[in-house]
Amino acid sequence: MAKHLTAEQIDHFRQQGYAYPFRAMSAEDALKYRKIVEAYEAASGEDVNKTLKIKGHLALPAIVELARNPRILDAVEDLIGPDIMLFGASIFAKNGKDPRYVSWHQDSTYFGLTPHEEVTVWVALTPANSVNGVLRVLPGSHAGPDLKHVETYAKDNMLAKGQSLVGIDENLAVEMPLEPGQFSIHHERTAHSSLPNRSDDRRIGFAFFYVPTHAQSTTGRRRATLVRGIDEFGYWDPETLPACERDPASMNELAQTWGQYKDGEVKQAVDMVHAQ
Ligand SMILES: O=C(O)CCC(=O)C(=O)O
Repeated sequence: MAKHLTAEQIDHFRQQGYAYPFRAMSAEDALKYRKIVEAYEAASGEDVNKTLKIKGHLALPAIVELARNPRILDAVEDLIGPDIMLFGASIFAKNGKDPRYVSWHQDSTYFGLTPHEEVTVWVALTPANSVNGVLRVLPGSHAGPDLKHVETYAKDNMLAKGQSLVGIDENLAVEMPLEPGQFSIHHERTAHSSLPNRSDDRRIGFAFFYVPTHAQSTTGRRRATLVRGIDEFGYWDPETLPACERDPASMNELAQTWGQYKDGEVKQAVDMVHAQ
């Protein structure tokens, strides 16, 4: 018996590689998380898109709490089973009238996981719609192979390497509009993207990356946090979760991992630690 999704929604996810909208929390609670993120941003003096990436949950206990939201985990369990690791989290925050965008990409090409069973939960902390650069997916693209990306490092591209799939037919794109407190789910191979924010307010979403405990890293041992069930495999080392906001030990781990992901730029990681 499924815990959050209907049989039709599970079937839709299996066939199309995405499903939405689901509710994690009230709009008021989403606003509380937005304020926590924005307070962190003000205190750190840096655009959150530069810091809360790949292991963004390691900066703030509130984001670990959000990653453990029972309604989110119920939905994830319906898709990947009861033993769930949180492998990462990234914020995608566009300002009002922001030219930044996310090019078409597949996370599977960059995540280094096997088997390909990762699911991404994108939680809306503000409305996400056609005007402000909602997340879009290419239905059915998860059923194909890992595709070659061109790494453009384009200025307004929010992805670390500006990685882009070429030859996508935009007419096939499906938008996943959400209200604050709702979430969407997409498979790691589902091609996805988003356009610039043409509205006056920010569009903020937190993406959480979940894998079943039997999924392994293909790039050597890495860290993840068991968020539900039991881990009978031991493929992942534990993360250093934050005991407080900007806990130096967890911030160091966040910075190292983000720096390595970004292309081995250890300098970036060192800069972030010094900026604390
Ligand atoms: O929020 C966006 O605009 C892009 C999100 C994304 O790429 C992801 O969730 O993997």
